[in-house]
Amino acid sequence: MGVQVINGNSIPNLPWEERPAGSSDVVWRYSQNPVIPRNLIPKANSIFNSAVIPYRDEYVGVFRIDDTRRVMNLYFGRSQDGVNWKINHEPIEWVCEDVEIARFQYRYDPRLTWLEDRYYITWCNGYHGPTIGVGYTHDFQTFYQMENALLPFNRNGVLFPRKIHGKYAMFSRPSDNGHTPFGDVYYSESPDMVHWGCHRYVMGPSSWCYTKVGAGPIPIETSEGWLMIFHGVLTSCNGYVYSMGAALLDIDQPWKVICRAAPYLMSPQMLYECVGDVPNVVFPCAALVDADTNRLAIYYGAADTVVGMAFAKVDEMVQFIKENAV
Ligand code: BMA
Repeated sequence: MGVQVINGNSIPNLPWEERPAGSSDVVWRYSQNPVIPRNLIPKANSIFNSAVIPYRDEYVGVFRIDDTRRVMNLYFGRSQDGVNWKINHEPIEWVCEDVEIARFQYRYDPRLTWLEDRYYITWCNGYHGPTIGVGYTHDFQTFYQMENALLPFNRNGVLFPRKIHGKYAMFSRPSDNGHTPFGDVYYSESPDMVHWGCHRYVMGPSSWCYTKVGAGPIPIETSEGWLMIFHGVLTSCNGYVYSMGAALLDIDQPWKVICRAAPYLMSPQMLYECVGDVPNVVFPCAALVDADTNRLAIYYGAADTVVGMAFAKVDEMVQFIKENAV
């Protein structure tokens, strides 16, 4: 089918695995999951919804760690192979121009992208309620925090990896102050990464995610449109179930959904996804593409407790979305 990934990197040195024999799933799990246990560093209660990116000849990540006081914060880590991680024992310290920006209630669910000349990090930032925190680094040594992108209450701020028509672009998901029982994805643009506007509706709940949806990893630019992997939630008798889905969006007007897969890509089915601090959660925050082979490695939080990895192929995912469109 030959879907072309645009602006991709070569990342041959992940422990890629083929789809298990007999499976026809479009996304399959790494056999050694979870890749990051809940207690990889001292005083961690759980390490989960986290962002990873290739950097020079290794991988770096910004990790959501809830500590044993249940303080939620972001930590930096490195890995040679994307699987064995060394995570700093202290959270990232942010350099802020204005002390008001630095006021800290919680930080969680980071996303990470290279954009123009630096690595941007977005996360859910507690500023009198959840909103979209934004920061950047040039070298993963000094981290700068910028103004929050939007007002509370909002979560799942996910940047596009390039400007669209000269503007920075971001998904977000307006919410409430708690375990929001609703949620649609919106697209916003900014001339300067500070002032955000021109908000456009992208997508809302449907079928397996009839309660809410939120953007997941940084969208992937392809010859067929932006490949968007997202999480979606249904409400069962026993609470929320978080699964992973996918859609294709228009390249020039990314709020326009070209098509969206009716089935989920992956739902919580393994023990480490079904049992943990919050059962029945898969929550993708990063998707790495090997541009040489179109393979995808998706990092996701499992049961709000550990990090898992799953594999897919861009061509197959695009075909799956098209063939199973809502
Ligand atoms: C959402 C966020 C995620 C979490 C999920 C399931 O509201 O808080 O960090 O994984 O709930 O608890």
